Amino acid sequence: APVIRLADYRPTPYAIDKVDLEFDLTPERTLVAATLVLSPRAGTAGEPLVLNGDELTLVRIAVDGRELREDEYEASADRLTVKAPPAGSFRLEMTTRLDPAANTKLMGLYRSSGTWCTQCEAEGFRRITYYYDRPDVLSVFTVKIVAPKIEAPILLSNGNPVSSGDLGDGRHFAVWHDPWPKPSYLFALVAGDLDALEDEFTTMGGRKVKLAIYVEKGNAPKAVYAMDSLKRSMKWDEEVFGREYDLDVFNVVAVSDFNMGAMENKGLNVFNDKYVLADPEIATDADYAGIEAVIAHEYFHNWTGDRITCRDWFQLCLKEGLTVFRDQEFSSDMRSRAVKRISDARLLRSQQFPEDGGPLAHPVRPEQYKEINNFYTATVYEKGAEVIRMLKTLIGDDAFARGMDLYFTRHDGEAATIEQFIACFAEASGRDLEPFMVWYREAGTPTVTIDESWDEAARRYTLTLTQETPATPGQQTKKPRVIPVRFGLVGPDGKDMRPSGIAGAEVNGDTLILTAPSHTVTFEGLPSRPVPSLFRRFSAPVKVRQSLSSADLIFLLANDADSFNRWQAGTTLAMTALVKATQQVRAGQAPSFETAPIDALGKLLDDPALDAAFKALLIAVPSENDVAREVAENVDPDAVATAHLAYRRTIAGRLEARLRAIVEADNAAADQPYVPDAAGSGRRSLANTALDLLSITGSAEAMALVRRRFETAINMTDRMAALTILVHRGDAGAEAALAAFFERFGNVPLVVDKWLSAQASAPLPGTLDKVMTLTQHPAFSFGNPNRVRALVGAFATSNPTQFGRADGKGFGFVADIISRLDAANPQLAARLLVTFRSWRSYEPKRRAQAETALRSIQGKPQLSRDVADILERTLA
Ligand code: HT7
Ligand code: ZN
Repeated sequence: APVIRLADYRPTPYAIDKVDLEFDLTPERTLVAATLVLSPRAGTAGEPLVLNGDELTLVRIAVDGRELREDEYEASADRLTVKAPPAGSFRLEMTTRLDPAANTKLMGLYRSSGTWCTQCEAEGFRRITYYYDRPDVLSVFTVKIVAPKIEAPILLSNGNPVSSGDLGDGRHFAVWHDPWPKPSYLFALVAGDLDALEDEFTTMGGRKVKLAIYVEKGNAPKAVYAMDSLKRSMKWDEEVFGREYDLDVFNVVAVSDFNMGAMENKGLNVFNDKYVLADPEIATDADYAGIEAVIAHEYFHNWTGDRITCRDWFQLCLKEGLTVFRDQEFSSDMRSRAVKRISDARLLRSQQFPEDGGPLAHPVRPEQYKEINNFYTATVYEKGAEVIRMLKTLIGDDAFARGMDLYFTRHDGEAATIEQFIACFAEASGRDLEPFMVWYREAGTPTVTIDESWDEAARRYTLTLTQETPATPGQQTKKPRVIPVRFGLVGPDGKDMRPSGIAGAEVNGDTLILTAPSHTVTFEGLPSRPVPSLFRRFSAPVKVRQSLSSADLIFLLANDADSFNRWQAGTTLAMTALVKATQQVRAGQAPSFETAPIDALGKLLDDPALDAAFKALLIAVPSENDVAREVAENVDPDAVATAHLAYRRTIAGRLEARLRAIVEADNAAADQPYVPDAAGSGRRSLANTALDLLSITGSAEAMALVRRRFETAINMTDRMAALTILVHRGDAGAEAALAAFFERFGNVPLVVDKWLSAQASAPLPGTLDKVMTLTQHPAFSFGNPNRVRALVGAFATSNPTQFGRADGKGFGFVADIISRLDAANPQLAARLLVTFRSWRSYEPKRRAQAETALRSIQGKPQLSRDVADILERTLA
């Protein structure tokens, strides 16, 4: 496949001033009549018109009302060329024929449970009609949908409804007009027999907006939380970013077959039903939080993505990083800021750091790609959001707000670049942001190494901070980055000390700004050696190498004014213990652990001033995958698991009474109504984490507590937590619990996903056989991405010992599934393949087996561009 490069960007020779689409929908044979008004840009009149297509069949083409002769155009499945268009503005009419029912790629127009729906980002519109299917061609769309009335009483597209009516032959139609010029990737159409949950919202400017969430028949009550989240998002965007909604209607549709989470089509967001449907019976606290965040994310795209879009796909982080930043801020305001920050840092470390440190590493703003679908990554999204957060820290809240306002006014209605975005903040702050651009241009996670010294006589404390970014594919040498280090110097009383002077780096309030490869920073006039608390609130997405003593870390865990760094101190202590224990296991020794850090955790559990969600995070043990990442080389997942188990046993043993008290207190509160808010979910999270730890002892008493929780749970969070423990421990009651669970929820696909995942992630030798058997289960389907991710995805990502089996069968199984899925749904196959990205970190035997599995995929004929691209980079 050809390489597409940022450096080759050129505008199209023609602008598309206006688009009219008419869809005649029948299941196997849909006709799309497109009428485009095109005009040449300066100096391009008469140039051939070359439009994108993908698996298209053209049935008619005319220019200015005249059908073209065969020698006047060339049409293939993936391209249409009109050889000599008229010199001025002209009208191009094309009719294409589609087969939505056969569209298993879920890109373009397809069917999901009988509903016609579309997905056009990034390059799906070209599967509907020939077009300049790229984000810098903005046009005004009018869409007419004709469909059988019984099958599709609901007909939706972007913008505002214009007209509708009966055609008298069992069919009806609706016309939609979107006044806001948009690129093709934001086009959407939905037609089906759906129920709606309706509401309304009045904007700050007084516009009354009709809101509707469309779902499969009977599911409207399950959209209540999504609707509530939507209204809160609309209000928040007005209050915090001054952004108001700009159409008369805002529609959301939930579909069950969807490649990703959701899609921000203008005025018509289409969602994976996982991010819409909830009630306490079927959804966990995490599901509720996910719905709130994704509803907000897609809504926020209305300004950061739709009103201002991207000039080209290299600029994807312009909309995605910024919109993730906005949804993270929203969730922080709705829930606990500290807890959200910790969860986001954990996500970044578990998803983005391995990407940045492996064969698929790429800059936040990549400069080349073969398949754009493979760049919807944690780097573009999550690191992209962190870069914006650093920018805010660097220039301050006020300049950041002025920069955002400038961006919204200056670029409204445009397709913009990262340079244009950053220029707004440079202007608003007066700061030269060119050095900051390294964060966008270079891949890799910097490591900041910290050395300290204390001069008692001079009362001077010195920190040396040295940054280094490892080489990444295609980028051997790295420039120093601008790194904001939010800091505190904690005194013996637990309060922050105030130095009389700081030298060696720019200081901005409580933040040091690193710009050089190394800074030696001195803090004068301190009464005693402080304990340094660096990178407070996770102020930069870097790895920190600092050898604080256990005593210092225990001190920070107990005293730091910054919640993030309290949690970080606990995590560093746990991780150090786990890595050491893994080495001991590898060396044939029994793992041993210090008790002081565990006792410190115990004390925190007793502290009534700390909220439950925070306590849950404090006692949550870093995952086996986290430990493997820290071990980094020659990873033996069995050794990690043995160490991990021993560590959890030690904690459970030492904190047993407290953990039991937490579970019992929560049992006693069982009659409280279920509320999925920060307080309620925090309480459940603490109790379920405590129960998980207790169960690790395997004692009859602990397992009885788990079984009781499973049987008496009145919400899915507790029921699922208990079921997972029973299954993962291989408890004697696990099979019966699984059967009872399926009996009750087997007809709710989103809950079947939880049932599949719990089994696929069980760290037991029989799991692979079980997973293979489950692929034959009537509730499983390779055609549905949620099912595949729940079973095969969970196995590959959340089961390090069984995916990484010493006999290589785990790798082989996932590789076979990827090969099998590729022809039907390349995006899904490519995403599964990414689970192999850290294969070089295994010990030699597993490394060889992973490579064999990867090469088996490579040997298959006709690999998709998606899979071929990931495979090539993974094996390079
Ligand atoms: N902008 C969307 C990204 C997207 C997508 C969504 C659904 C299916 C395929 C897709 N390809 C890309 C989602 C978002 O970030 O909001
Ligand atoms: Zn997005």
